[in-house]
Amino acid sequence: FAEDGSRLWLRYKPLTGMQKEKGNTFSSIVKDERSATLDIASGELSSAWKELTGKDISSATLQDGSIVIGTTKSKNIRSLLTGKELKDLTDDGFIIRSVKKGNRNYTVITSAEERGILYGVFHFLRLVQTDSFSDNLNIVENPKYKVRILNHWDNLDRTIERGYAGYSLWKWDELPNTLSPRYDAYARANASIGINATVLNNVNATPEILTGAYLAKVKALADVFRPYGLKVYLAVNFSSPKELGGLSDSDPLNPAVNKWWNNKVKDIYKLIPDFGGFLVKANSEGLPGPQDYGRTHADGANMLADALKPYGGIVMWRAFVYNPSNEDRAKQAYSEFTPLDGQFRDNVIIQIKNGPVDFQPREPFSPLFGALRDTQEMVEFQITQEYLGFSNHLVYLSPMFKETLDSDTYSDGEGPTIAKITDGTLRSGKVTAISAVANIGEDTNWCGHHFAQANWYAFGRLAWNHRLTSEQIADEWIKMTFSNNKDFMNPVKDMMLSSRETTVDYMMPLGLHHIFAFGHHYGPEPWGDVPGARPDWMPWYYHNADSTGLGFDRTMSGSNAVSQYFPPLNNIYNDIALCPENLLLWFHHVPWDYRLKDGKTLWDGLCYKYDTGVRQVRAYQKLWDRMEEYVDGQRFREIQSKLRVQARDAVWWKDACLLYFQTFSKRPVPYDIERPV
Ligand code: GCW
Repeated sequence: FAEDGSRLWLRYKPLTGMQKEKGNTFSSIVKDERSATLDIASGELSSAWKELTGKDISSATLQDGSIVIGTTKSKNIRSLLTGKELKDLTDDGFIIRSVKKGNRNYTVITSAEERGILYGVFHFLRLVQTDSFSDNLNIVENPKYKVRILNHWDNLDRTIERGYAGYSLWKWDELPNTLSPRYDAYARANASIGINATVLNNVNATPEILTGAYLAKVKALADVFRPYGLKVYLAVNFSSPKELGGLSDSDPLNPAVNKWWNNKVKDIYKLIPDFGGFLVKANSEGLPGPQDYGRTHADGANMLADALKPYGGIVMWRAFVYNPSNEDRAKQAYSEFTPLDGQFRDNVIIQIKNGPVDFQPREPFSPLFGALRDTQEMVEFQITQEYLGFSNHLVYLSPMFKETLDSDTYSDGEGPTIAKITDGTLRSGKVTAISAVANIGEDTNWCGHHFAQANWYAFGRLAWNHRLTSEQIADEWIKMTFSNNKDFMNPVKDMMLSSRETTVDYMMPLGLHHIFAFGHHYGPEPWGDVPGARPDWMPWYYHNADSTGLGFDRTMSGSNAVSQYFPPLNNIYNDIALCPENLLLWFHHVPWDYRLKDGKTLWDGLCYKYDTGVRQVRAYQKLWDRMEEYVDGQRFREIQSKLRVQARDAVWWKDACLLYFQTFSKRPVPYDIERPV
C-alpha cells in the first residue's frame, strides 16, 4: 500500500479469516449492458477483489456467487428483481440485494442511472472495507440532494484561492491535449462518495474561462469526468459580455447582452452536452453584477437561467454579498435577498454560506435559510480550512456541517431544519443541491493533511445522506483509510469528533469571530488595524473589545440582527440569559464580570476556554504518539509533525488573544492556566 495518502480511503486491504472466506464466495462480475461507466464499475470491483482476496473475479459467466450489475433496464436485473422492488429508486439511488435463484446466490447492484451503479459498487466495497458485508444484503439508498457539488476556487494560473494543498489539479497549459492521470483519480474519488458535480474555477471568476480556448480545455476535463457521473459547471464573471464580447455593458436587460449569453451557452453545450450550469458571485467583494446597472440579483440570475434553460442547465447564484455600510455585515445578505423572494426562475438556486458572515469556526446559521419561501436554497460549506488552520490543523468538519444542517430555522413553527428546507422535504423545488469549497490540490495526499481527506469524504457522505452521524462517517473513514483495529479506531474517532470544538476553543470561543490576521486568515490578530481600510475587514469590527466588555451587540438594542431569525430564535438570541453560550459574543456585548452558566466571569471563562483548547491539542499529540504501531511510518510521522504545528499555533492563539483582550479587561489570568508568554 502506498503510504503517501494518495489512495485516500480507497484502500483494499487483504481480507483475513472469516472475512476472507466470505470474500471468496464471490465468483464473477456479470453485466449485460455496455458503457464506459459500467466498465469503470466492473473494473473497480475486479481490481478491488484482487487486492482483497487475491482472486480474479473478472470472468463474466453467470454462476453461483456472481455480482450482477446493471441498470434497471438490464435483462439480468429484470430477471432477478421485480418491477415493484425497482420502484423504490429515485435519481442516482441504488439497490444492493442478495438474491437466491434456484440453488445459486447472486449479489445484485442496480440503479436507474448508470452513475448510480457506480455508487452502488462503491457502497458495496465500503461494506467490505469496513467489515460489514454479508451474503444477505438488502440495501436501498437514494440521495438526499440531486446536485452534490464541489466548488474549486482554482485560478487559471493554477493558484488556488484559500487552497492549502498545492497548486490546482487542472493543468490548463497542458489541456486539452495532455490528460493527467489524476483527472481520472479525482473523478473516481468523487464517485466513491456520490459527488456528481464540480465547479472547476474560482467564484472570483475571470471572463477568460469562457473563451473558445478555455472551453476546449473544459470539454477535455468533462469528457474524462463523464463516465464517473461527474458533471462540470463553471463560475462566470458577470461582466463577460463586456470584457470578452466587447459589448458596451453587461446589463442583464440589454438585448445584446442576452444574445451574447445565449450564444455562449449554445457554444458550451455544443462542446459539453451535459454541462451543468453556472455559479455566480456578483456584486460581492468588488465583483461586477447586475446592480452595476441598477438591476437586481433576480434580473441577473434570470437572464443566465433563461439562456441555460433549453439545455437543462441551472444557475447557482451566491448570497455572499456585503458592502462597507452602516448595516451590520451579518444582516446584509438577508436584507438584499428577502425582497426578491419569488422572483427567481425555477432553474435558479440561491447558494448560501452556512453562516451569515464567512465560514468562521462557529457561526449561527444564516437567517436566509427558511426566509426565502418561494426561492430554492442550497448550502455552501467550506471544506478548505481558510479559517481553521489551513492544512496544518486536524479539524474534522462533519460536526460543523451537521450543526448547520440540523439547525431548526422555525420558519413554519418547530421542525424546518436547514436539511429539510434544502433537500426538498418541506419545499418542493425542482433543483435540490448542496455545495462545498474543495480542499483538494496537487499534493500527493490531495488535501495537505491526511486527516483533511476526512472532510472531503464527510461532505460527500452527508450530501448523499445528511442523516448519517458524524460518528458513523468517522468510523467508516478511519476503517477505510487507516485501520479497523479498535485500539486505533476508538481513540482516533474521539479525537476527530472533538477536534472542531477544540479548535473553536483555542481560536474563537464563546461566539467570538473574525479576529484573524488580515488577508491570509491563518493566525490571530485581534488588534489588527489598517488605517483607512474597510472597517468590515477589521477585527475590532467583530470583537468590539472595550473596558466594559467584549462581543458584538446584535440584539434589538444593537444591530438587531436577531430580528432576522424566526421566533422563538429571535427572542432566544436577543436575551443574554437564553442565548446559547457558544454564540454569546456573536449576539451580545458582554461585561467582563458577567457570570457564565458555570459561575465563572466572562473573563475567566474566556481564559479557561483558550486553555482547554491548548490542552486538548496536547492530548491529541499524546494520543497520536500511542498509535505508531497501527499506522505506516510515513503517515504516522507526517501527522505527528502537523500536530506539533497545531499545538504551537494553539498556544499562539491563546497567548495572543488573552494578552490583547487583557488590555481591556484589566483582569488577571486565573492562576491555574498556563501563563501567556
Ligand atoms: O471569505 C472570503 C474569502 C475569499 C472568497 C470569498 C467568497 C472566493 O476570504 O477568498 O473569495 O470569501 O466566498 O467569495
